[in-house]
Amino acid sequence: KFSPGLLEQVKKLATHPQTPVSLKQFVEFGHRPSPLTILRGNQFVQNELPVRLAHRVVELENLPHGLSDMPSIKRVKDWYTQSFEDLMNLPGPESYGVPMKALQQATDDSGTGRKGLKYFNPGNNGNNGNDIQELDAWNADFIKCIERIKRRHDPTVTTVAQGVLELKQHWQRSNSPLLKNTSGSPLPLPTAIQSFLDRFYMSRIGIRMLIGQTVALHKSSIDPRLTRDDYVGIICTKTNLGQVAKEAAQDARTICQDYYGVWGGPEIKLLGNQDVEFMYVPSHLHHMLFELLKNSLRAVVERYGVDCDEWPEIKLVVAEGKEDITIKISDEGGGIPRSGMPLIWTYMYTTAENPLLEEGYDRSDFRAPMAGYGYGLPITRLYARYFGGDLRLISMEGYGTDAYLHLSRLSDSEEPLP
Ligand code: W6P
Repeated sequence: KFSPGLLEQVKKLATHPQTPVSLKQFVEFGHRPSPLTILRGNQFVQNELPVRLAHRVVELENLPHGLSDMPSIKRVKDWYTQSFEDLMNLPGPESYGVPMKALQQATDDSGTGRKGLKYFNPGNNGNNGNDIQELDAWNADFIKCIERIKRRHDPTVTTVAQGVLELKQHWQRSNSPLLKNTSGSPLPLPTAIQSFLDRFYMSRIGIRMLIGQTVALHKSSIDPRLTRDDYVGIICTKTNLGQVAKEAAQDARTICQDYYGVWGGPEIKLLGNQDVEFMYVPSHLHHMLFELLKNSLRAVVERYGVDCDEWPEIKLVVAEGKEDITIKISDEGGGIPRSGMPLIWTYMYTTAENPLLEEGYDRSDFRAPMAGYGYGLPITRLYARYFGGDLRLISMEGYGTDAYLHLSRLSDSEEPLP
């Protein structure tokens, strides 16, 4: 399917180090970029993505316990290889006629990138208008390529989860000692697979951040009307915690109502100074809060039942420190037994073969699942750690659970790249 030459290239680039980027660097780089800065950024991404993809291809090839042989894992590996090939086959800007002089400047200029502005300023001399056109053509093709890559990898989390289920079925057929439990109750995965999934999903967050940011910067560069002055690409320099929390709470309650068929569902009370603004990716923040609130809602509804007339409310408290912004989400959903706490962070087998086919699921009446493949919490913690934060859970069995989401405001922590 892929040429031996390509696989050699993959092996070679998998030995190159990946280059981590901090939130601060993303913002400094993307703040009112000149055409030359955009070019430099795109060139960085064109070099960096194949390196990151190659690391994943090699790792997907060498997974423990036979995971590499599962059909879904092979599909995911093919996506990574295909995306690697797309980027390697994409010509560089020089073949679009962007002058070498500009490219030289683009790679040499380690400052702000403003130096080159003069060169690319149309009307500066007769040639420069053309330079811009050629540059635009390359930029446009590059952006199309990475958008396509991002779309290709959309189903990665569910497909890898499917691959893990395939491995479990394989163990069942071969009566593997790794499958001690035959009752179908959730089992933790071997630690080697657990840590692979942590590395793999963390890497995915980084790759999608890189693509998302590059595409957003490109779009605001071609249409300045799209540019909000508190946004740098997909990063909001004044992310309003209260606003994102309100939206996440509303979305989580909607899902809860639809799933349980309850009216309203438990209240979510926002406490502390919600009017905190900090630099973050609002979609990441929304994802984390939504996931945690859904867990709390589920715990409360399942403890008190759908017919309860007054559920204990869920509290979301915000604390603003110098280093961290911490969000505590407290529920009275009965908590988790202490022995079960380590399992919270594992990519567990679900009780159902397919979570969407669980009891109560009706094909003709699709409901968004309250609980998916059991990947929500570990992935939420990866999002928190991606920009130097963390997620901790403290539980009182018989009462409830507190989730502490720490977000670093010192935006200089580098991406933790596996
Ligand atoms: C629970 C289990 C859980 C996980 C994550 C967040 C909140 C909660 N509450 O009972």
